[in-house]
Amino acid sequence: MKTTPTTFQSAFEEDVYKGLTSFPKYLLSKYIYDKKGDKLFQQIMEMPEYYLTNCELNILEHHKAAIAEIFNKEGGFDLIELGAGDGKKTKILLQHLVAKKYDFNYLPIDISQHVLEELRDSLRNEIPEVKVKIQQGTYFKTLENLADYNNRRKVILVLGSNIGNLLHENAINFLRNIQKAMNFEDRLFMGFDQKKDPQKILDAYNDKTGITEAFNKNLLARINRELDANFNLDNFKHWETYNPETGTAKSYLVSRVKQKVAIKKLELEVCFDAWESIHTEISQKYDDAVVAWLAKEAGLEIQSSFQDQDNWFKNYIFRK
Ligand code: AVJ
Repeated sequence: MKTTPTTFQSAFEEDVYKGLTSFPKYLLSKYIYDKKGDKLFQQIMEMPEYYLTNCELNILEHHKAAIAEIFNKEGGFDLIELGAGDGKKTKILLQHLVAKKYDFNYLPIDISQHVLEELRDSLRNEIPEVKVKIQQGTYFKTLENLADYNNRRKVILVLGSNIGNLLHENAINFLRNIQKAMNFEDRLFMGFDQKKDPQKILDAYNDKTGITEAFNKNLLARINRELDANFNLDNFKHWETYNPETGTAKSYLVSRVKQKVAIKKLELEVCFDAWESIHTEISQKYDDAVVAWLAKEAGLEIQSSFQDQDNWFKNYIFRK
């Protein structure tokens, strides 16, 4: 057994080391999103099984007028989006806000500069009236700056049930950090995927075409690429579970065989028993009671909410 290297060159190195020397083994889902992972997630959002995208698109399309009215305020507002991505869903709202001639700036924040520049360019073509200012960074860093914005109303957008990757305790911390950056006039608009037929959920995270499998395995592929490791991706099985009692969907990679993997940059050899697991991601599903509880713990309250016909997905508006 190797001793822990005293210096890691990045948080990625340290987190991979910790996760793969723990029992049970785990890896953090945020590391799925390198360039390859971003592409795979775009593909996931286009899959018919991944109902979340269409549900939220429908909600925004259907309720954009009511939503925009809640956002709007005399003196205008800043629309700040955390994890903007390609902005496909947000553009529905932006189109409407522009058509209504509401006074607002759009401030998308994303971890990827490349994604942000593409979003800015596409907006220039599609909705040139929108005043955009992109900001690269992690949620937490940029949230700190949020409080310093001018005293116009802030409307903070977090679409796509991104909060679902966080355990409740971390979700509360995340919400509380947003709450701290909010004034009483400000609003938070956030998507929460709802509890539903367990089969529907399992299908969304275990598509037959194998895109989600490749997405999950990108963790191993990335360790191979960046940390000079020799994971054989075929030796791992993508496995999804959903617990209807807790509403937690979990992704795993399960070792099909007893095997050893070398991660050269970490000077680490990882041993797997046959059918040993690596936990890689949670995708939490919610109901109104849980959302209200999370909000209360974070010092927020639900002002209103919008859902699709089947109540598979729900967007909530929170205030302080
Ligand atoms: C980006 C967290 C919303 O959990 O639904 C999609 C990520 N993982 N398929 C989700 C994901 C597998 C996604 N979020």
